[in-house]
Amino acid sequence: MNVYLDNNATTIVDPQVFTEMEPYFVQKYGNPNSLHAFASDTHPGIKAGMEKIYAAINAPREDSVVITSCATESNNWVLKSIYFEYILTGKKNHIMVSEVEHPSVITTAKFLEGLGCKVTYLPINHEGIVDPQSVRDHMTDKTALVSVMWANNETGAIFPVEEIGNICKEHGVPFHTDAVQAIGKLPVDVQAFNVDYLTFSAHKFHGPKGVGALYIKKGKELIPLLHGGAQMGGYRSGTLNVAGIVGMGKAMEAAVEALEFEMTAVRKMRDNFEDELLKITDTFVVTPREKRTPNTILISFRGIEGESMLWDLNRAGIGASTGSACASEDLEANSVMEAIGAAEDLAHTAIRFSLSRYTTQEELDYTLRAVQAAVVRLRGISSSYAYAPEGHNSGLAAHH
Ligand code: C6P
Repeated sequence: MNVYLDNNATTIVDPQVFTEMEPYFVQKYGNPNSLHAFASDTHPGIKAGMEKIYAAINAPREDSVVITSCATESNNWVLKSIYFEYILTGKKNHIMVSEVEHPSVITTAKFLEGLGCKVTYLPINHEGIVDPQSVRDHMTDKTALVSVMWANNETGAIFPVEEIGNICKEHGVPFHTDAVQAIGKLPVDVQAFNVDYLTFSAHKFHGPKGVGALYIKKGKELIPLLHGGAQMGGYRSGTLNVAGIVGMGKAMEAAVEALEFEMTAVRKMRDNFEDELLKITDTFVVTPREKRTPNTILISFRGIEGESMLWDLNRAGIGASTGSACASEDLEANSVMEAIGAAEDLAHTAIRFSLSRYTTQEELDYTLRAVQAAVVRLRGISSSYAYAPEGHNSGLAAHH
């Protein structure tokens, strides 16, 4: 059996999305900016795709949704443009990001720090969540931007973006949120909260890779990162990714339709699976499940290196991860676990299981058996676990 439980890294493309995209490769392949029918053939698809994207996040028509190549580009764009406009010019000198943002925010912030920008890395509490009060505490009249993600990719923790948005509004400071892990898992409505910039990426909700977007509220327009042929109203040059726009539109429409299912059926499957995993002795989950996206579990198995667990699971045909996919190869401790202040040995034992609407109960039953077998095998050969307190070295709990 093959089981895919790494949906926070990327997702299978919804077959309906694939079907809608197909004509834009070998039939309607014109450059939308050209002046002939090959070009105009692409316009209805682009228009329909954009309308679906606006509708999915309830963006008013006067606001902008700019198509980018991925969430990484959208995140880079916001931080670097704010730097060019406010910090380089000396109007402001400070930005805030949470300490557990995706590397596309954190490493950009560090880069800007090297150019002289002051950066506050907002801490997370023991549940893996940023306290809005810390945003208030660090706000100065020189703050140019606050960037806090909607939901964390490793723990699934949902951050208080409503409160943070309000604090930013009170202080007249632009607020950016990386909603990559929220779209399709939580209701995302840019009018319900005070959000000036919102990042998302199609491949996280059953759309294609290589297409993302940045929502920009009217009046908060950014200096472009990519200068050139002035596509996307001059905000982002480069020939439009027509198939990508069509695919992202369809995927967002489908994600909104499936949201209720995700928040009920997927959540229930996740909760039952987690209950079973937690019956294994010496297992830990940081963020309470009601404060998480419905599909995510980050769980530690004391005494077992995350990479060893992945190896055993992979041999059983199961794909999971130790944290975010882009940090998986460095074998470092899980960054969120470190930020929480988890002991070094525990931070190396985290495994992320992320479900989707395509996950089945049968797959989870199979995975549970594989995890149980891996725990017995790996704790049996774990030197750190062998020295754990009496009764803690049997691998599985005795009663259940
Ligand atoms: N997180 C994960 O395994 P791109 O690759 O640019 O489309 O998305 C980047 C990105 C930005 N923000 C968040 C919150 C994300 O989760 C990701 C991608 C994957 O967690 C791959 S590192």
